[in-house]
Amino acid sequence: MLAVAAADVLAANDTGVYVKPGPRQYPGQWNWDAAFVVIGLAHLDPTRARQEVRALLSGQWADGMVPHIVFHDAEPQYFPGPEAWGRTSGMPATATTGITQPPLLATAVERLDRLSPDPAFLAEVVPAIEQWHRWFHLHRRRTDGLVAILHPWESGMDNSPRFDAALAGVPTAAASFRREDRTHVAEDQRPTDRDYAAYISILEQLRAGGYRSEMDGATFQVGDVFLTAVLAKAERDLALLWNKVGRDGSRALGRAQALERALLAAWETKMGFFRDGGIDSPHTIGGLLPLFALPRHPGMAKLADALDDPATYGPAANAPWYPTGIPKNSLEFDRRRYWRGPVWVNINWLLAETLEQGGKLEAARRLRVTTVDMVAQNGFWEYYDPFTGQGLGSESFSWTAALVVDLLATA
Ligand code: 2M8
Repeated sequence: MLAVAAADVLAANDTGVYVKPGPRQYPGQWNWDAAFVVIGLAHLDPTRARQEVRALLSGQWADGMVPHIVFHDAEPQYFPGPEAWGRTSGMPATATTGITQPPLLATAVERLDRLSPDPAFLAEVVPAIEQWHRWFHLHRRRTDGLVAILHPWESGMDNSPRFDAALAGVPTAAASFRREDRTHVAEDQRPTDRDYAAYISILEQLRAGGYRSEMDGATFQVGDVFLTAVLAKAERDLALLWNKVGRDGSRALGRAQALERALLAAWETKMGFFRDGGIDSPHTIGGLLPLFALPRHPGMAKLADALDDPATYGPAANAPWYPTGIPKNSLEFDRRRYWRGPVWVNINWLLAETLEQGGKLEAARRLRVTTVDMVAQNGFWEYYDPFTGQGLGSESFSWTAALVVDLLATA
């Protein structure tokens, strides 16, 4: 049974403190992976799900930021690990990275609370999530209202072609390092050396500024429409959580509305996608995902069309698994390389939620069923070749397992 196999993957990746994203490739607690894990564990073991939230929040910085990785283990086999990120004031005792990731936590906690209400737990974690959300508004809102990312890793979609133009300007000469990330995963499934050198170079610059450099002076700075949408939805969920603990949620709601206005302004009617701020980003699934926060937006029809179109994102006779991360007919399309073409279960989960909220019930159902089939036939991988369904990246991947648990409950 798929549900049992999914629970086994999560149990095998559970260190007792946190659930690793994958058994070998990712030795640390990644931020949005943890949120997806919570969404799955909410069905299986709500007490364990609450522990996952606490573990992530133990990495929160004094200024409110919740980092993109919390290194609970002293010497993780990962580069860039604790040593590369260094220590700076405001960091917690546990080593962490100095950047953040899409803030899905409030959305995950709200779902957990619907399945297993626990007011005392909410009273404990909601103020910390509020601090994190405020951090985005205080330190990362651009003049166009979008939330800025200062490293592609903050997007969650690291080497998506969305960031190619912005990365092209990053100097890479200073960076020297060993690609630990290719110890367990083949080279053609990971970012290129040029991209990795740019990631490390940006890290070094952020580190030199104590991870608190101004947005304006940053080497890499993009108004990320996807992260902005995740935060907008999370703010609405946070408002609900505040209400559940008997407090006023109107400030979170006001922040959500401000983010939604910025997203509305980023919609490109002719192109049919939301354009990232500050760069000329091409059409990718990341440009459609902001509908997650805007279920009544007319762009929902474009999303449904895109998911039906075999030439771009939809299933084709020779490529039944969908959606591809970028259009099949675009020059950058690479069916095996990380965020440049493969199918991802977390993206499909977000899209199915989006379609359902937007009233596209049949499209949501079809996507959920196909995604579950893809995993049932190929196993719990990090991402998948859209042509063959072959699993790519890390094996036994936690968010794939966690989200299959949720998809099976809703499909
Ligand atoms: C990937 O990112 C990390 C860096 O953060 C990596 O490539 O080493 C991305 O897919 C990211 O979205 C994800 O959170 C992380 C762990 O699953 O892996």
